[in-house]
Amino acid sequence: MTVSPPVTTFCYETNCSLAEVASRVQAAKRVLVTTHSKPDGDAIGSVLATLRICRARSVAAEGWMVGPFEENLLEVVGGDAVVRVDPKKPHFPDDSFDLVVVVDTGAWSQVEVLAPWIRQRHASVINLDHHARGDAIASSRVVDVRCGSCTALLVRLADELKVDLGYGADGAGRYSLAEALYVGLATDTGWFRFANARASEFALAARLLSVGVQKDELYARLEQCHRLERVLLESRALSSLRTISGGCVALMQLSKDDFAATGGLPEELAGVVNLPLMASSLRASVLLVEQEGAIKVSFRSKPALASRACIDVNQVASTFGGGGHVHAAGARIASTLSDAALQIERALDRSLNHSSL
Ligand SMILES: [Mn+2]
Repeated sequence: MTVSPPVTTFCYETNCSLAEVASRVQAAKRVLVTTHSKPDGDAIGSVLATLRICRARSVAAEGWMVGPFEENLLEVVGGDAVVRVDPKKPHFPDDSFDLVVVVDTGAWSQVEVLAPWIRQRHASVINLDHHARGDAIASSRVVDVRCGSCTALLVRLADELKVDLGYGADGAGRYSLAEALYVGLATDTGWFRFANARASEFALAARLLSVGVQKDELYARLEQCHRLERVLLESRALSSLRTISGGCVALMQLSKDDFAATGGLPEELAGVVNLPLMASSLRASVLLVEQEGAIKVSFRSKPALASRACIDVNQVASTFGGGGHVHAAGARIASTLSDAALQIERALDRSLNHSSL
């Protein structure tokens, strides 16, 4: 007689209550809090909020974040115990932690270099997230996709532990729990513009403002805190702009000389490729960046609008061995700037002719 092994299908769903999470946090001697690598505003806000909740409850905690980092986002780290990990030269936490809290992700691929360390501690790992997909990274998990940010979920943890959201404020609303929560909420909702900014997110924002969050100052510290070199690089990119594909695609390029002349860095280019999309005549935008031995290409496209179909930039990028999503993709072409531009122009024309057949 043969016995077939039990079939287990993993469901990335809540398997414990926030009350249980709260009591495990309260009982811990030392908590390690981590999130996805290359942390965004919600990831950083969620780590800081968890650290501040622990501090309010006199539980020792340390945040571990894997880079690279956008320096402007780190503006909101105060006196928090945060360890930065360089993924190229990783180092690991010691054995002094008896609880691990992973926030704003539950995917092995996203915790990157810390994955083996987390894997060894499965029973002591708690996962708090608002994404629809993830792995069995933790023994206890609370996943709520209705939360506009992971920090919105952490508000419920603070409430469970009876921590005042204004905790930690220095009088100007700085370094408070509320500030960390607001950073996650504001950045994940595109400063309350995206579809995930619903009545519940505005209600939460109102609650955070009422305990002293200085929203205008936070906006300036996060979004108007880039180096001038980045702005100069952006102006070089924009002045290189020309339109291709019958005028519906913007093509911009940055050479090594542009970096040398402005002092801007490749990691400061986030968002630059999107700038041309403010023009209504454009359906897609492409940025070519000259790097060592290859040209890095970023593609963005707008969603379908009225009678205009969207350009599937994932498909275009895949013809160069790259990929991504329908509206955001990337590729590398081993060539010169001018030749790469020509190849992209041809690939886009082929794709547009094909889709209009
Ligand atoms: Mn998030």
